[in-house]
This record gives sequence, structure tokens and C-alpha cells, in this order.
Amino acid sequence: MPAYRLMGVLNVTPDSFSDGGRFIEPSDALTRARELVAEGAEILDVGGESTRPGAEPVGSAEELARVLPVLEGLAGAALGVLVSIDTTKAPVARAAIEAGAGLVNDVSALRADPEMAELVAASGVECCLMHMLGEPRTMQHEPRYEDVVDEVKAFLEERLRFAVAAGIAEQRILLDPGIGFGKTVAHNLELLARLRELAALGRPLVIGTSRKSFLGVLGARAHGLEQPLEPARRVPGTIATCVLALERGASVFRVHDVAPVAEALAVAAATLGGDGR
Ligand code: HH2
Repeated sequence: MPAYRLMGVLNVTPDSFSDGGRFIEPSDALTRARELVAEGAEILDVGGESTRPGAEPVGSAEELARVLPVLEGLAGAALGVLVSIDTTKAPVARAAIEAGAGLVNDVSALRADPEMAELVAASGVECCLMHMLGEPRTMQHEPRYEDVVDEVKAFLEERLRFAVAAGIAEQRILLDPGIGFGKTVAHNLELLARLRELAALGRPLVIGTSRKSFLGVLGARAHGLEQPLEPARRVPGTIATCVLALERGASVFRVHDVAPVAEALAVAAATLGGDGR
């Protein structure tokens, strides 16, 4: 049976596209963290800056003020899961690692902050390198590729080489095609259809389709609606894409709705394993 882990999303932001504002109070974030773990999350991804299309960047001080109380609360709660910090900024990552984070999820793949690679290397934590075309403020303005899969693959290969050259152990590196980051609906679908080509890079693949807008578009089509489905109605699409991604070699699933995805992946994995359970 394929092995996989669920990464529960914990956004401590006022403006995330799906859960913005819900967990800005540290006590609410901790309650949510416990729920995500109870539902089956083995990794908690804590973020203090939205990367939704059009989002304005926030400074390190503001981002830290959002995430640090939550990271300290998580350390105190000892939930027995891997804590991930979703940041592109070395000062935020440094404080998070000091507070117990064991994974840096950098959507810029170590490009945004020149100190990030050295920090990750020196602290020995895991690190996720994600593909993004452009930056969140502008990334959905007519993204173009000759061949999206070839280009994402070449980018991830180059970032992997860069990270290893900077002293980050290869076995601590995860790769992510960055679903929705500078990609049209067709680009996202092509990446998912040809995910095996990215799995061939030999590192665990993280997949983040959860509630993303292409699922709103495809879901609306399924119901004959004009307007994209709102984020909370994109769970069936999230499940469909996670199950197919599992079959095509993904092994970490970054999701908001852990319980239904955990159930779907357990069934899919048993089916794929063909072990008669
Ligand atoms: N997607 C988002 C944020 N971080 N990290 C990785 N590795 N892969 C992803 O696909 C990914 C990510 C965007 O989702 P969300 O955190 O829910 O929204 P926002 O950026 O608005 O906070």
C-alpha cells in the first residue's frame, strides 16, 4: 500500500482564501490544531501570511506576531505531530524552529530570502520546495508555459540541486508542483494528470489542491452553474484530486478538511495495495 501523510492547514491570517480570520486567536488556532490531529493530520502547517492570488505581502514582525503564540502553544500541547512553518522569511522560520517547528514549507523554494537555505541547512529541519510562477500578487495574470510539467520539473530539479549544494540533506527535502500558483485550470489538470513525471524526481511529493479555485470552476461545471463553487463546497473536488494524486505517486496531502480526505485516502490506499482488507 502506498505510504502517505496528511498535512492539516492552520492559517493564522485575516485574509486566507478559505479560512481567513477563523483562527487568528491563538486559543482558536490550538483548538483547530487538536481537531486536525484527531482527524488524522500527522503534520500541521502553520501560516501567518496568505499566498492567495492578489494577496499583499506582510512584514516579518507582523507574520511572527501571528504565528509565534500558536507555535509556542503547539509545543506546550505536545500533540506528537510534525509542526511545519509556511513562510518565505528566514526570521520567521528561525523563530518557528526555535519554538519546535521541524519543517519549513517555503512556497518560494528558497528564492525569497537569501538566508533561508543556510538556516534550514544549519538547523537540520525538513524543507518543502514549491514551484510558483511569479509572486502571489500577480501570479494569476495570464500564466504561460510551453509545457507546464516539463518546466515545473526542471524548476524543482534546479531547486533541489541548489538546496543540496547549500548543505540541506537530500533526504530532508520534499517537492511540490504548487497547484494554483501561477497556473490556469488547464495547467493544474495537466500537472495532476502527469504527476508521475514529478514523482520520478525521487523525493516525496507534496500536493496542495485543497479547496483551490480550479475545483470551484470544475465543480460549478458539474452542477451546470455559472459561478465557481465557494471554497467550503470544494471538498469533493479536493478528495478526487488527492485520491488520483496518491495513485500517481504523491505522498503528502496539504488539506483543510482532514477527516474526509483521510477516509478517502485510506480506502484508495487499500484499493491500490490490493491486500484484500
Ligand atoms: N498552498 C497554499 C499555501 N501554502 N504550501 C505548499 N507546499 N503547497 C501548496 O499548495 C500551498 C502551500 C495556499 O492555500 P492556503 O494556505 O489555504 O491559502 P492562503 O495562502 O490564502 O493562506
